[in-house]
Amino acid sequence: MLTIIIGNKAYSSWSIRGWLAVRQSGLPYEERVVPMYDDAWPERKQQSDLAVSAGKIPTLWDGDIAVWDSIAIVDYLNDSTGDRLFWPQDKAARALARSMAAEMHSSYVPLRKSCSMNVRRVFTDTPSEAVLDNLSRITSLWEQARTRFGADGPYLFGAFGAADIMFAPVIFRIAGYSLPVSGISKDYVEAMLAHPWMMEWVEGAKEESWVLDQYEGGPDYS
Ligand SMILES: N[C@@H](CCC(=O)N[C@@H](CS)C(=O)NCC(=O)O)C(=O)O
Repeated sequence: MLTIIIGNKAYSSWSIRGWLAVRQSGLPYEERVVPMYDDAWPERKQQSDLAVSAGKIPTLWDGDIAVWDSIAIVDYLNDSTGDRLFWPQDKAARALARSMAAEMHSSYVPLRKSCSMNVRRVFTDTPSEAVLDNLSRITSLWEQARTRFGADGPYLFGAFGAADIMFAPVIFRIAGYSLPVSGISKDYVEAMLAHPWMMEWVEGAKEESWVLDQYEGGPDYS
């Protein structure tokens, strides 16, 4: 049985990736939600189930095997399920999917910093140029994937997979900060927001009582 340790569903952008990856694997799992950044957090993150990842979540346990960092969790679960469910099989599609996932993992600092994920709120402030630049790059990649490889479904490479999992927090940022998207990208955002697991995540966030003021004040476009 897998155990996925995640943070607050309302705010934890990295956690949703690990959680979606577990769902995508279809393997039996137990979910453990730990409230981040409360008074107990400094001590909590040093306990043995999280010390292995230096207190970072998501952290996946498969028996006594620990896996952390969302992209490593995706790849571990891909390997555990026969390399069929996460990455496209076509060589060119797979190359693009992996490149996009890696770029998502290592880039877009202005978007991440200005628009912290908060799936319970909607803000309507006018976005900064830096955020719009990030968005332009992201949507150009989405359009490329959808146009070249997306014929078999509404997701980036047709069927739901690793690339969608990696971009899931961006979907919530676009919705939560009213960021402008159009055409193919708008359709993709709508398909993602209607995905049952994305909706389940939001419902889970609404049921949480934890409120972190640092994520409730709206965007920081300064
Ligand atoms: N690159 C990591 C980032 C993980 C991460 O920074 N997670 C945040 C939660 S969204 C965290 O654990 N923060 C707690 C802390 O740093 O004390 C991943 O992809 O999983």
